[in-house]
Amino acid sequence: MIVVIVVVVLVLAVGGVVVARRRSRRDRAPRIRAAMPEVLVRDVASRPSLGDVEDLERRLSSSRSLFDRVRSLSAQGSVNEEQLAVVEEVLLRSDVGLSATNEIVASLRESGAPQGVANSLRAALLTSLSADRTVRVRASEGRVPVWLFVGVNGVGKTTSIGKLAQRHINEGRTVVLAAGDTFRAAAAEQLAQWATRSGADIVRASEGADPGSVVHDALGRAQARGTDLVLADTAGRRSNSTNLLDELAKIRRVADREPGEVVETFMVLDATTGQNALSQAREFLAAAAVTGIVLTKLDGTARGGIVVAIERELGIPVKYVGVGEGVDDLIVFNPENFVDSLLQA
Ligand SMILES: Nc1nc2c(ncn2[C@@H]2O[C@H](COP(=O)(O)OP(=O)(O)OP(=O)(O)O)[C@@H](O)[C@H]2O)c(=O)[nH]1
Ligand SMILES: [Mg+2]
Repeated sequence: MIVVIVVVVLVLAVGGVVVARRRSRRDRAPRIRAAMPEVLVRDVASRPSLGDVEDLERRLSSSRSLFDRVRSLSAQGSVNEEQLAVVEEVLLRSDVGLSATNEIVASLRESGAPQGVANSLRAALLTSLSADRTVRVRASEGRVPVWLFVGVNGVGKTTSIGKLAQRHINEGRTVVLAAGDTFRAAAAEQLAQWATRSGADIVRASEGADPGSVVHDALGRAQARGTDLVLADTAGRRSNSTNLLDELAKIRRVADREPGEVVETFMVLDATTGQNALSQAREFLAAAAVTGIVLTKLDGTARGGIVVAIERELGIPVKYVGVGEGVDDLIVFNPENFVDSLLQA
């Protein structure tokens, strides 16, 4: 009898501790949220090693190798014309673009690069990459924040959404994915796999359905469930490009109408397409009011200088970069780490 009483008392005590812990965790959650500013401060990489200089040097090895000749230039004395010619050639070959290259070379010539060519080039590149990269995850009171993803087919929209869904969920947000690419059935299927993997909710419709209504339904679901963020996928192709842009403008209007509010529109660009990515982007800019670039496939045969060209030519900040196909392989773009991965000896 005594044994039974002891066991019952023990079970009740342990249960009490567990409930109290859960309660205190629940009590803490709203306080953490209330402390978050209206516009999210800088996003942070969830794993410190991912995206640090050594990690980037490995992943961006094809871009880094283009800068081999600059890294090997002497760090002594002021820069000479022969060295400037090397810098010019390297920048052009790495897709920095003609106008940024001319400007950077002129600034090195003027300063004489007293701290060495690589150091001065580092400073010049960082000056070109000084955009504000804040990402917004909060909408106005009572509205559902939406991140809209646009871009031509195959650039990595769906994959980037999947990776970002995982990132937001790791950071404690709830996410609904809107399968707005109804052009082909496989698109919704691909997004559904990312939803399962990350634990995100998904709203999808059959092939050929109106993408606007998918986004509308996703907003309804998010509002009903108090979801933190909707990530909306879109098709990369239609029968012709005019229709695609019209359709994107329409999706955007739906996503930005109550209860939704588009807080970020990401143009996804494939870094391996180099200067072509720029002309693609220009077509989309007007239709979609882009607030940030997701630059994918920087790990492949890309020439990293395209980041500079994109920011300079388009005036839109690169906010995330894709450095592989895995779920963790999308990192917050950090200019210092990026430039160091190209120029650090
Ligand atoms: N190496 C590498 N591959 C990537 C990266 N991002 C995407 N990919 C690959 O690029 C391919 C196309 O990606 P998707 O996400 O399907 O592209 P999409 O823009 O949604 O294409 P559509 O739906 O046809 O418009 C896939 O094989 C991805 O795994 C990246 O950062 N690095
Ligand atoms: Mg897709």
